[in-house]
Amino acid sequence: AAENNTEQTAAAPDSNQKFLNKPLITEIYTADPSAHVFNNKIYIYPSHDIESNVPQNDNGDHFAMRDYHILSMDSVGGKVTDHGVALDIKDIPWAGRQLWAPDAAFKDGTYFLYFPVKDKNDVFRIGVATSTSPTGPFKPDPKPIEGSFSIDPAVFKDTDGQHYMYFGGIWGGQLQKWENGKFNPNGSKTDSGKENEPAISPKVAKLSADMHSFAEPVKDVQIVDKEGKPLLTKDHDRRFFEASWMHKYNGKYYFSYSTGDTHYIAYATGDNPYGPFTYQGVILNPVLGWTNHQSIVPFRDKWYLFYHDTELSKGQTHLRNIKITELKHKPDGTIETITAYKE
Ligand code: FUB
Repeated sequence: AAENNTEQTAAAPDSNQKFLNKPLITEIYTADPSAHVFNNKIYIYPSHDIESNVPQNDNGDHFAMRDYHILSMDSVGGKVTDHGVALDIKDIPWAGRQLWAPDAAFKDGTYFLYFPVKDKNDVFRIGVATSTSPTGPFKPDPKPIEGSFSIDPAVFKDTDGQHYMYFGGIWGGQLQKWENGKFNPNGSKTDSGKENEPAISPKVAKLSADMHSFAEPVKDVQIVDKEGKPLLTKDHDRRFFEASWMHKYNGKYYFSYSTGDTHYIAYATGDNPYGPFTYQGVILNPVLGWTNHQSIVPFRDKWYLFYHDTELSKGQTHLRNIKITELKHKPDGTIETITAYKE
């Protein structure tokens, strides 16, 4: 596979059906696409899947990624450019293994890449790296963000300019091992195990003005049902697993996430960045492969869902490819459920 500065044509910009729900790039495996519009262009910050030959387990050890490539496109359906290695695990002084789903942000002339990776004690932390270009190369801070843990950072810029980081993931993402604010290596391998208690919550924290640290203690993101009761651990079809994302539409906050072992991308809405968020339904039905992971962005008066599946590798769960499709908000504010394949 060509690893650097590969350019390829996805399809003509106006022939929607030709590129929607197709792998955006076929030269490398990509997953967990966090898309952003910077300078009127779409930039995608994905994981870069590789064959590591690590045996598969519930911890996700076989997801042993080692670098990030950033992709860009001028228009949906236009040329997709792979800008080559933007950050390599060997250049992160505190990193041990497994570079998982990243995200990015821009403030005051600097681009920030946020990334989860296990430290040398095999504990997931979240790091930050900076660049003057949206495509890197990115220079990592010497230490992880203080107070950070677990995986899947998603950085949301509110309309008032304030940035928030949402994060967390259970099972291999280790969130259940942090239940009392300290890492417990002997903690549960999966959910909390307390089936009738509230499910483990994703986390949120305001970012500091310089974007390198949390500006406040980490808070729980509560996901509740229509009666305002927290979703329970046993509610695997609706409870949070990983893949946080936030978007704002018509003044409402939409928190979306993967339900993991039931493979849905679900969403819940709230009135402010902290929630609580009321469960609304499914955005994306299960895709080919175990994981499901999304980002949602507006671009030139349409909304798009970026996601992944395992079409290219014919179902190998750790070798994924990113895709794009249109997302529609209905007049009542709910989102049309997407099934990525013809029914
Ligand atoms: O890519 C590794 C992990 O798989 C991500 O961090 C999760 O969201 C899942 O997609």
